[in-house]
Amino acid sequence: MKKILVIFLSLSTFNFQNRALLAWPSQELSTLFAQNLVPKPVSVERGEGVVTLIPFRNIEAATSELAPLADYLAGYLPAGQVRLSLDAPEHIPAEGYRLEVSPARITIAGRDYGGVWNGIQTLLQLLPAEIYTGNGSAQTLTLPAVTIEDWPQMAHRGVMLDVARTFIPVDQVMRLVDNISRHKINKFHWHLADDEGWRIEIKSWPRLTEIGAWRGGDSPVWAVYGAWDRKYGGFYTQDEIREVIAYAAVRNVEIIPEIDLPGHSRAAAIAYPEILCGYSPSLTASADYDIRNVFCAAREENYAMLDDIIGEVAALFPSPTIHLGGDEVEPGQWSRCPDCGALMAEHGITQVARLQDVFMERVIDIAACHGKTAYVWGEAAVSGKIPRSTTVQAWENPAASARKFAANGYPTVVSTGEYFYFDMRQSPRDVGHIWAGIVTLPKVYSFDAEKIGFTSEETANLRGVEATLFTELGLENGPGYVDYQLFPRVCALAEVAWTPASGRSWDDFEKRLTQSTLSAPSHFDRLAAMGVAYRAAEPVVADTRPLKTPAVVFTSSLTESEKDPFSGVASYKAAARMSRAPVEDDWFLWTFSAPVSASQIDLKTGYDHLQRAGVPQGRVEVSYDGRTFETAAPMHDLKATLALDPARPVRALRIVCSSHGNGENFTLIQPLKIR
Ligand code: TNX
Repeated sequence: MKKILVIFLSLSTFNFQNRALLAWPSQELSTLFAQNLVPKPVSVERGEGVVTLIPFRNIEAATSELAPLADYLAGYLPAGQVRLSLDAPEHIPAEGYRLEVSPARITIAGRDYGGVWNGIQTLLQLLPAEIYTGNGSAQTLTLPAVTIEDWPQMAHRGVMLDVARTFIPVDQVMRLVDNISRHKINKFHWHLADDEGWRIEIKSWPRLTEIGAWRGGDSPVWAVYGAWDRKYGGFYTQDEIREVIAYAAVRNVEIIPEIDLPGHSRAAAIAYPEILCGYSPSLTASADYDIRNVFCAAREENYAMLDDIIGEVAALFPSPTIHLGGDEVEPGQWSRCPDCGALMAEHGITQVARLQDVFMERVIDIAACHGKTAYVWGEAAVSGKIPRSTTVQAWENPAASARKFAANGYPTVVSTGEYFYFDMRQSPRDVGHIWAGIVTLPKVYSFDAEKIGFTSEETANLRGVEATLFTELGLENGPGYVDYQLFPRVCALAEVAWTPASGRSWDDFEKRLTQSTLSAPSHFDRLAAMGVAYRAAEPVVADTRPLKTPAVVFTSSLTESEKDPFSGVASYKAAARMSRAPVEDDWFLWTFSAPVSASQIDLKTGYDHLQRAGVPQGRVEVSYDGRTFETAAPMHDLKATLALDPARPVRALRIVCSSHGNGENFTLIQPLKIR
């Protein structure tokens, strides 16, 4: 059957000056029906004709609970007649809604407050993208008559942001909450404390932020990740946090605060060294730094301190849960501690790592006393000791390993690296970590619990999915980093969490994301109007010149390790690892067997993809005669690039360190890149 759809375009925002009468071929109808909505709704039924909204404010909230949403919407719409209510049809579950756009009026009937919020977001997506610039409310707008019934598949649709490694100012946190909420994301997991920074004001323990919120410069917390030459940091006051909570609450976003315990606690330990196990650490390897970062499990005062901290966090955040971390605990610190040894004996524990159960049970109990259940990272639940009221966030690969927590009776959120770690690269040429592989947009979109083996019992414990953005790479990649890493991957995550698997198709999703039609913007158009610096396309390959690998000998003032010896660097195949941090005047020397003619040499210290464990400050020297050296470039962000004259062949190169330590107890040197 050939349908002809007649549309009056009166959208000045689309820059159509003339009213046009357009006939659409039938194959375009599905696109018109769908309006490029993201995430895709459960059911969409196109009505007759179009609805025109004229600048005249009248948004009616059926109950006072919905008044903030009427205000929110009035900021976007000219809105003749919009009614928001809580009388969704019975078959619509939590956070669901029925949206009806008819020439008579627009109604959004939610199951609950969140349902109305979600309906509003769908309504905004039926309008021109320009609505998101905030200039729409004074204009006449047209949208298709339509009835949408819609609800989420998963209760937990989350995004985590690490503000410890890179401090994200409060206005940017709110902006992020706004942008994720437009995708019907309903949990914002705020990773507030880690080794490199404590970001939440705790009134009973003020040094946590006075000292722990700042690194580098004159702070006893050493520099790491991107800000080597200055004091760097920041924190949120409790008043600021209250503001973010209120802002998020209007947007149906629950904020889950995280204090990462008992590991990842170096910033806290530098502010209050007494929380560490009572033994003298060996400082030789770490250039005088005490690199310990684990709360002593046996020190009773630690639990009193954590009672204060958790108490303040619990009082501040209305969320019924608090995330207590539990990942990557270094058990070696407990195994050297006589008090922890005694505690193990008392509990009949033979494996030191299992002392974590004792610690986690204590802090989960403290949270319970403050009226909160807990979230923890996967490792904290492997032994199955902690209570089943605890939600487990499974992050390690493969995704199927999350099943064991669900099978063991824990409410489970899947954040596995291979699908949902948005600090991973989006393509081989992007910036990012790679430990969980390349997390492309189609990879995120392909997550399907059933396909990775979740049984129906396990699925019953699957609360949802959550993307994480750890920000070790935030500073070196600049202010656009958070948007670039999150979008459009958050759009894919939102659809995985919202839309039934049977309704998902990559090809269709990609079209909605990238292809605008005369009647509907693409979702990329919307992101652009929101001001999101999303990743639009494959990055350009920067340099395809072949690398040269001339014969070279690599030596250093540091001793080579057996596992990652100097020969890796000399063969251009692998990094060399030395088992202490560099200090002033340490050197790393490349001596070529024959003079090398090159136009550019890139030197990189530390991890290949991460500013860590390298030479923070120093200079690169070049020798053209094999005896005398001249300074060629400073080290910056653990690396240096030399622009050379190919007519002057190079005999040797060396890095001379001018700083003390690198915050680790080892050093990595990458092979040269010679062009
Ligand atoms: C693992 S995820 C961590 C983080 C790192 C991240 C980098 C988790 C619970 N721990 O501390 O930032 O990898 O991808």
